[in-house]
Amino acid sequence: MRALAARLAGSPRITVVTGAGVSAASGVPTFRGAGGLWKSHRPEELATPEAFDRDPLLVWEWYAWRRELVAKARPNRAHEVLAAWSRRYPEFRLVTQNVDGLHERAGTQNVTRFHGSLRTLACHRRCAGSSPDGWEHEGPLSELPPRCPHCGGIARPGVVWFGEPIPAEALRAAAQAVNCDVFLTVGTSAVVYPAAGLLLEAAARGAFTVEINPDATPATRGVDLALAGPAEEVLDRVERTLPGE
Ligand code: BJW
Repeated sequence: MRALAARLAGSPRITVVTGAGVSAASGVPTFRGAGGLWKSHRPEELATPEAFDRDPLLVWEWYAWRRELVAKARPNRAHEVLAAWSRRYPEFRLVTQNVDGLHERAGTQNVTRFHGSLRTLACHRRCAGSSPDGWEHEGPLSELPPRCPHCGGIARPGVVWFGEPIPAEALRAAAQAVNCDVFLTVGTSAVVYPAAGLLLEAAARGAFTVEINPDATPATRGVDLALAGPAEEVLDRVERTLPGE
């Protein structure tokens, strides 16, 4: 705890990569491990283009359920501390794998969304009339699957599924963000690439690397400091250890 607090003194360049565990205390289920199942389907198997082609309604029911759940969720202490850091440290960057928008709702600045957003929809056929980046849709969906307003075809969630490329702008931002002094990986199982590879890239550039997670992951043995515990508790303790806080 104190080792990290010491590293945060003097306005270092800080990069944080977050995963589903950061939102667990907000009531948003993680993908893997206990509580990851939805109606006996494994989330990893629903988050694929193949699953969507096979059964778009089933996949949309899962996303509609998550959209409703996230709309009711509130940022927790982990989101709040990271938001405070984003305002305090001029060179703070956050790359999130999460699609729940809770970092943004906590007021975090410099957020890069690596895997898209639950609020965004896109035309499945990428028709010429619709934006390749999709469109924002807040609130409940009036029909499932929802339709593209331009061509009337099926719309898809504006998220990145397995085998799909990370948005070019997010990759560019992440390539910049690995040039940092302190790199934290928080609440992620560190198994999904290329997000999981950012830690290695930051370490290769000399960053002090930290993991915050109650469980061990493939990253744990390689980091300079592993803080075992829930992000909302560990980040709160780090914040209270910082001088002047
Ligand atoms: C707590 C906690 C608390 C609990 N506090 N912590 C290199 C090697 C091997 C494979 C690949 C590779 N490069 C690419 C691949 C393939 C693939 C991949 O990584 N596969 C591996 C699984 C084997 N990657 C891809 O396909 C990616 N695309 C790609 O590489 O494209 C290349 C390409 C280029 C050009 C053209 C075409 C292609 C895309 C990956 C997309 C991932 N998508 C998902 C779904 C997003 C939409 C949605 O939300 O529905 O992203 S899958 C899912 O996993 C989601 C997450 O963002 C992601 C990571 O999960 P995360 O966040 O780590 O959650 P969990 O549940 O795994 O872990 C939670 C953790 O929290 C646990 O550790 C808990 O202990 C912890 N925790 N409570 C702190 N209170």
